[in-house]
Amino acid sequence: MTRTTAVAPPTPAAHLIAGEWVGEGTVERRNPARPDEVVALAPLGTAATVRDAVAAATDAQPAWRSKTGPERGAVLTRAAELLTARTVLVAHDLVREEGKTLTEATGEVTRAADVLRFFGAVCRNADGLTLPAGTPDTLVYTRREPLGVVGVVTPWNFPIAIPAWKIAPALAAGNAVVAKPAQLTTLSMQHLAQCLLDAGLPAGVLNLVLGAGSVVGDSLVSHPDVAAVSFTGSGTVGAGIHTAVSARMARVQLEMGGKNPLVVLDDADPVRAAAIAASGAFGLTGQACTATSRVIATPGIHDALVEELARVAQSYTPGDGLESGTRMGAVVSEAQFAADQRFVETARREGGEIVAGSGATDGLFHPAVVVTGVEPDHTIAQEEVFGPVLAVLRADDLDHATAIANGVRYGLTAGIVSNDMRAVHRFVDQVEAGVVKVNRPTSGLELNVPFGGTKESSTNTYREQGQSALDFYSWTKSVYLGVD
Ligand code: UN1
Repeated sequence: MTRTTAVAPPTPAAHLIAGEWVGEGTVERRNPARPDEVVALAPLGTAATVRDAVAAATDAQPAWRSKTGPERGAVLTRAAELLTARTVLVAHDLVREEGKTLTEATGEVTRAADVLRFFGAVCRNADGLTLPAGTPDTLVYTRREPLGVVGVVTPWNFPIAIPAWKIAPALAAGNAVVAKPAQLTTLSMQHLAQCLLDAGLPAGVLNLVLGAGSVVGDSLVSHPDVAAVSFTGSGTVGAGIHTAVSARMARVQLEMGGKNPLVVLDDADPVRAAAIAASGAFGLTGQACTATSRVIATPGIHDALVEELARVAQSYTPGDGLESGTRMGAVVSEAQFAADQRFVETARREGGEIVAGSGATDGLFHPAVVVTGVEPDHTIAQEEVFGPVLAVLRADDLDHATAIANGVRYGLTAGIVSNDMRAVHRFVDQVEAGVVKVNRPTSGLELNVPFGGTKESSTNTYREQGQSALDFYSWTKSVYLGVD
């Protein structure tokens, strides 16, 4: 195995307020794959830091709003080009702070640049309506207006793609932003912000505040001048944000957990189905809210599929994401690793059989685990793990499988492997999920396609991504333009 970089010195992380990087780095972030390597030293923001950031955003927003769409778009497009040029550097920092493989990180940085490019183009293309007027010589039309200052709170698992797909549409619509990255992963968002600054984003239009959710996050979401908050993360934190933001009648968008099912019907090829399941379950070390966490198989394929899954799981060699032989990166933290292990232990205690990944572990490298004999009421079939652990359940037929798929409190993504189009259409119609994938892994989203879930996965109001992302970050003004 080859290491692609030498150990780099820690990067001082900083807040970004009114165009200046400020704050003294005190909190260490270590590389999850190399515990001796300090990757970043981040400052701890306070309520006062958030107040400064919101004030800077409030000052900067009117001038940004008054730029033309193409002017705003040019900044986003230039930032995309800069990020593309910096892909290697940014992807390495992303691996060092998050743990995923370099291939995954490179894909994520590319995706973030594409998101900026997409919204750069949307700035020329933001839509409105013209409507028939009931009175003569009157033009009726709608225009999008920005909300003002918006708050963005993002998780560690996609530390640059998620910030990009929240920040880019917010800026495209003419808002100023105060963003708070997850404490474990601050460098990736800094790179994104630096690209935007270097592309000519005026000072104060984007501000970052680093620190604890309980201090920085709480101050941000309860600040009276923050008109909307977009959050991706855990259900518990999301529920608190919903309460705080709704109480002051501001706008809120939440993307939370999933317990995403992949139904495999008898007609599927077990080798292909196992590859789809494993990619969804073990890609990104299972640390995606869109990860496949339940395979639900009908009787004619169950045993062949389990055999194939157990085999494929072994090929997901866990290791340092910067080493070329690694197929699955490190778990992000000790706390997450311990949680993953507890889920596996509980699955075993409740009657599941571990058919892959029961071996010893080393550092934060978790094996790809397959648990069979799982019943719908087992903990492993109900709770989100956020790690490389796949539960396999049996179902009698399609309708039984769909009932099991729907029998959880989440509804983010769902998949089916089959070429029986009657069954596929029935599943698409019946399954409770915001995204349905047919013969494709449950994870992996296209950036121009609306994304969001139902039930406890999402606020299920405004979708993220694609042109529909603008709906959250803008409101509609209706204009009656009469000519006398
Ligand atoms: C993907 O599957 O491509 O946090 C992205 C998450 C989701 C994004 C998934 N919000 O995992």
